[in-house]
Amino acid sequence: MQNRRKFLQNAALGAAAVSLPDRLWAEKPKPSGTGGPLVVSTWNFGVAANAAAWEILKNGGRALDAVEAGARVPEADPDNQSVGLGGLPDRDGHVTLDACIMDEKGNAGSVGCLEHIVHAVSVARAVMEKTPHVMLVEDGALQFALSQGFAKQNLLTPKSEQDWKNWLKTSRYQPVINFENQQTAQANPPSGPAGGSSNHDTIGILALDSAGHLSGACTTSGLAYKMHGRVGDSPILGAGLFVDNEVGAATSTGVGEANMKICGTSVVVEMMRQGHSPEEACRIAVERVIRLYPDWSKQIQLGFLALNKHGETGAFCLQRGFTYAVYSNQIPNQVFPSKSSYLTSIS
Ligand code: SD4
Repeated sequence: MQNRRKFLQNAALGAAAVSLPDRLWAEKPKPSGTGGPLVVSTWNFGVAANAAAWEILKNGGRALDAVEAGARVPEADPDNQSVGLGGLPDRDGHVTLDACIMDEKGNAGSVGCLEHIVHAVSVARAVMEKTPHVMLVEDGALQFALSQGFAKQNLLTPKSEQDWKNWLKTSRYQPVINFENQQTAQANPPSGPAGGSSNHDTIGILALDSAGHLSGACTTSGLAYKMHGRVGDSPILGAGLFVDNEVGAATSTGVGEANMKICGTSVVVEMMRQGHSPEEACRIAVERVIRLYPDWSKQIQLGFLALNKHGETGAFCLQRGFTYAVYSNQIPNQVFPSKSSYLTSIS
């Protein structure tokens, strides 16, 4: 297998980031964003999620309702092997889901290692709205979901079960870079919605509604063949998702362990607060991972996606191939390639 990587050192960009003063968010000059409504989500698969979210946003609906509606699309798709129904299981054959949601008031709900319920994001919303807690996990999350009327069902599809059984022959745990978008990753540059069975997402979705409010959601079946009980970054506030209605919102995809160790989306939002654009803020978080883990960072994917209060969006990732979809009155649900620190050839 050919695996060539080249680190792009962009001294000019780096210098600009260092010299930018810690000015207050309110002082940021001339934002180029056009405000809401707008929805942005991770990977090519975000197009379908954005379409569901847009139905709510275009009618003046709330960003919170939009991100939940968007996240539910891949959750219900049995062909999608990285989120909800049909997600690849852990090494013991259990499909376990992680999800969270956060609104413009700073309310948040989250579930970790949830089994048997398709719409983990809606269970997370119920945790937010109907309990005094932020996060429920494992059987406690399941029992709560059942008490709220969510239906119990088997999430392991025949295809995912067969893939797991094939994996058991070697039992080699190695998260695949850009699994969610494999066809796009082979294009240079990524060329837009590619379709195909691998073209799926751990979805992170952020929205700005016409009232100017931000919300976000993140939902996943996590990394395939993880240890039973493993919870990734996706349901962790400040890692898989963070929303600050004064400044912006951020979400993440990729190897959650790397993100959790830097509280990545918290970093991205704080960088936006200091005046950095969404893309710059995401790049700063990615480069923090590279500085801390120079060798590991070459072997994994990690990407951040951000949206600020002005409706500006941006992303940055470790390995080439991460994409995101934007839908607004100006941008007709279009997929964009994220800039990356490394160039990775997958063959
Ligand atoms: C996790 N961050 O469980 C998730 C996986 C993911 O795109 O995002 N895949 O670590």
